[in-house]
Order: sequence, then C-alpha cells, then structure tokens
Amino acid sequence: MISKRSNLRERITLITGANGEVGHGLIQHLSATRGASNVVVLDLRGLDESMRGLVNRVIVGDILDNELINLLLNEYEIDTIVHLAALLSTHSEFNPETAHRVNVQGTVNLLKLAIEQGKTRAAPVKFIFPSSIAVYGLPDLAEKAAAGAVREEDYLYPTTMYGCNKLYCEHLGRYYAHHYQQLSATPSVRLDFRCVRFPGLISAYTMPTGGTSDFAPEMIHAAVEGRPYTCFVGEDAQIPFMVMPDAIKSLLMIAEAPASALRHSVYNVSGFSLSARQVADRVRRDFPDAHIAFEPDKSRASIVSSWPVDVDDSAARQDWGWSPEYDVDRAFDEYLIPVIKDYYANRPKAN
Ligand code: AKB
Repeated sequence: MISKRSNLRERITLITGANGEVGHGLIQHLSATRGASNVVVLDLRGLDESMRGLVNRVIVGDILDNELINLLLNEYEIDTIVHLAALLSTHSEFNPETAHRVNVQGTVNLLKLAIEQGKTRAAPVKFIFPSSIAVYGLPDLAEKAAAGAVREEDYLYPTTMYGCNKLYCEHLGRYYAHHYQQLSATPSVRLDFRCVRFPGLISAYTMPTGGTSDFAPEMIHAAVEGRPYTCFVGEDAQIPFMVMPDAIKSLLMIAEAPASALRHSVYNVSGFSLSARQVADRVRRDFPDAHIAFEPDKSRASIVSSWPVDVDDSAARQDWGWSPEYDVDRAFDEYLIPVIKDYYANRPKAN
C-alpha cells in the first residue's frame, strides 16, 4: 500500500547497486563535474567509505524490500533512477532463481516506483537502465564470425539467466512506459525509459565480480600487480569492451538526450573489440614478464562464444551523438595501464 506523501520532498537522483564498479565511476564523475549532493544511493552493501561524503544519503537495503521502496516514494521526489543493481552473468548461472528475483523483480519494483512518482510530477521520471551484450546469443562460432557487429534487433537468444533477465527488463521498461500512458484518462508520460546495452566493461579502479567478461579486467589488473593469471576463456574468445569513463559518458549522454531524438528505448554502445589473446598481447607490451596462461572453463567459455564479436552502435551515434573517447590504444596507454599502476603503487599496504 502506498501511504500519503509530504509536499516537501527533496528532489533526488536515485542510484541502485551504487557500490558496484559502474556506481563508483558514476558517483565519482558526478561529484567531480556537477556535484552529487542530490544523489541518494541504495545498495545491499552500503557504499565504500571513500565515497560516502560525495552523496546525499546512503541507504543499505534491498530492492526487493517493498517497504523500502515505499519509503523512497514517500520521502523523495525522484526525478531520475539509474538502476545498476544486478547479479552478473557467471554469478547468475550458479543462482538462476535468485538472479531472476533480483534482476527482474527488483527492476519491476523500481519501474513501479518510477510510475508512482510520475503521477505527482509534471515531467516523467527518467529511468536509466544498463543492459548488456548478454542479451545476444549466437548459435556457433562460424555464425559469430559471419555476423560481425550485431544490431539491436538481431540474435536475441540469450543463453544465460542474466541475459534473459536483461532482455526481458528491456521489454518491461518499454511496456511500463507505454502501458500507463495509454491507460491514463489524460495521457501523460510518467516514465521515460532509456537503456544502453553495455559490452564488457573495464575499470582501472575496481574489479567486477561475477561477470563473464571479467577475464579482460582480471588479466590487466593481475599483470600490473605482478600476479600470474589463468584465463578462463580460450585465446580466440572475442567480444566488445569499453572502459569505464566511456560507460559513464554513455549513461549521461542517453540520460540527457532530448526525448524527441530517441527513436528507440534500447541502444548498443561499444568501445573496441578484442580477443583474449589481443588483451594478453597488449598487456605484455607494458609488462613483458606477465605470466598469462589459458585454461578455458567450458561453461564460461561457451557464454563468451555466444556473445557477439562486436555490436553495431550506429543508432546511438545517429540519434544522440554517441562516440567513445577511448579506442584500444588510448584505453591502454592513457587510462588502464597508468591509472592501475598508480592505484597499486599508492594503495595502503595491508598489515
Ligand atoms: C557480465 O560479464 O556478466 C557483464 C556483462 C557482459 O554484462 N560484464
């Protein structure tokens, strides 16, 4: 049940799953560029100490908790929701029903929150949703090679629970945005759902947990730290990647694009495409002694085989001017290698 709301609610942006790698990148960027004092974050694990002072409020809680959702509804005027909370692909394969609850029911809860908020606002609530290349499922390696960069509407046969969840939630976002608009006696848009499909993301600061594209960030971080790394996919496994600054850029760009420019609710975005061997070669240029072995894990390798070699992001380029700042050289030479080196050199030593 939804209780009565105060008229004096604070206007905020809500970020769920804020303690993950995209959340960290987004909060740091917002705080450095425009301030994050209107940002309320929600995460099961709270927010890392170093970042708590950057945001308005940290709520430790579960997106499946309806009371918490109700509290947010009553306490704040939410103008934007960036819904990052999710269990990633490898993790989800071990707990498919839990993944379904978190990834799907959690998203429904937030979509419903946005709809309820939209009833009391002149402007619709913006809902920014990161989807993934996991929505694609190429049947075999020959077709993967032949398909090249896939478009948004092709090969939508996900092989993982996470991919199924992301694809379904893309549809749910579109459904909720249009359904309530049509039902309304005075048609007004309550929800403005916008989604980018991310490739594998690589951050210089944080390691993802539970993903299947993690072999690239794991390989790079291990080499800089001087640890040996055993890669869980074969040398030829290839997917698109993007570094974190570009991931943040794409989220902000799609959030800020004029609604009239958006022909779709879901857009591919990409940075560069590399095989595991090419990632290793790049790493060895800077760290010739890096010890990298390849021992493919059958199930994780088959997930990567089902993902496209690249995605076609021309619709995003055309509609909202998307282009990545980082090609592969700039990503390694100006971001990953120097920033990760610096990070490990200055990291406080464990006792
Ligand atoms: C994962 O590996 O699960 C994610 C993704 C590709 O969405 N990084």
